[in-house]
Amino acid sequence: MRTAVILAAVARVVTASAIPAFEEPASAHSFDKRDDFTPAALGGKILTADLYAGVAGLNQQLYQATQKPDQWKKCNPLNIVVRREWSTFSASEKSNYISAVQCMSKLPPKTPKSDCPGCKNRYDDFVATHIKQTFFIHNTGNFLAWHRWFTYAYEQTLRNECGYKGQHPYYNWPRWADNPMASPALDGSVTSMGGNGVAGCANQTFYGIPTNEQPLIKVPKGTGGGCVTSGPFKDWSVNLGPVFTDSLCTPPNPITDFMDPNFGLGSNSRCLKRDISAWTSSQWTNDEMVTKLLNSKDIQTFWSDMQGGVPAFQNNFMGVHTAGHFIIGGDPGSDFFTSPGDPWFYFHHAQIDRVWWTWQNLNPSSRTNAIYGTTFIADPTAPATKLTDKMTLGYAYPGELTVGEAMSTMGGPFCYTYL
Ligand SMILES: [Cu+2]
Repeated sequence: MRTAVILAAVARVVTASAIPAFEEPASAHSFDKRDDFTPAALGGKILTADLYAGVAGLNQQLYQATQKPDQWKKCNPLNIVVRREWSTFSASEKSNYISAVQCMSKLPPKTPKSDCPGCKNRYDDFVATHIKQTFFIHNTGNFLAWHRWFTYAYEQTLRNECGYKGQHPYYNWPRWADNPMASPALDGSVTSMGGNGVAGCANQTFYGIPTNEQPLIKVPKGTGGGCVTSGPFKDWSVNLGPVFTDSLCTPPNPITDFMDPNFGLGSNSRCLKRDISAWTSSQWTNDEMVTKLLNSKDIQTFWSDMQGGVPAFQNNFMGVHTAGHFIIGGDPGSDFFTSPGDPWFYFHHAQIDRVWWTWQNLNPSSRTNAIYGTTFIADPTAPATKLTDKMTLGYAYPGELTVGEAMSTMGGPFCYTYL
């Protein structure tokens, strides 16, 4: 029933006379490079959350065309690029993306040794930036904007420094909620981001959320936990952290003093470990959960529920953000400081961004600039985040962006949408 209502809404938007005319037809240049894609890759499932995303995509174009004429000149359907689900990438698109990520791990770091003794490569610059800023970018008002820019910066670095030609993929959690290891992103094949870790870490029966010591939710240990030994990332080296990990099988970082500006950034090279959890994804990243999140009436509700509700993780509720990280878990996936050390991080955060983008563009005039939260992690007494607050990405990416400039995927430096 709901599906029919949404389809009717889509049809109304499509036929609305407000759609601007273009001198040239909007070309399908971003969609037409799939050489071996079939809809069967999507498993035949139509997700309510995806229908919402479809409405949001059309809404955003109409809103920008009619309300943001200056931005519209710079970003419109003639030049906008489209981020797609990994399962819709062709084999060659997947290989190109994977090669670019591996390329980043072979380029020298830009972060000086004095700022990151353990940084070994260009990829680590991003992990180091995330570790250093963790307290100021999670459970804060800039959480969504900062991670939008961070994911974009990573995408641009893959393109500018490693020859990647495509757009960043995302992982659509609900499509694989019952069995993440069946997804083309995590099936362990040569065109995946690697699969589960081997059985390991036997001294741990659960991962505690938010901590092992005082768990509100106990994620049972799955069939993995050890090193990822198949797929393109079997030789991937995790060099930084851990800082705050629930994996007891990881050697501690040589710099553990929280007062040291380089805490967690000492050299600690080790294998990539995962413990993929359908237990987590089937409960908190399914279509019903994502749809419920998209129905949040205001930014406070959306922001809170995305991060585990208020108070966080009570009432057996993990929220899509933490649950998404625990789809893969392991090391560094379960460590919210070091989690970008697993290249799958960016698949998850592109989907976080897509869900935010969807929510924003269900009602773009009132939601594009809606923010909630403060400038310090989970501290309601810290100053509120403002749209004029500046963000930086350290040595990972040059420049400065205000929170306000990161509120629209068609504003600031951005010009992308999601399919
Ligand atoms: Cu983060």
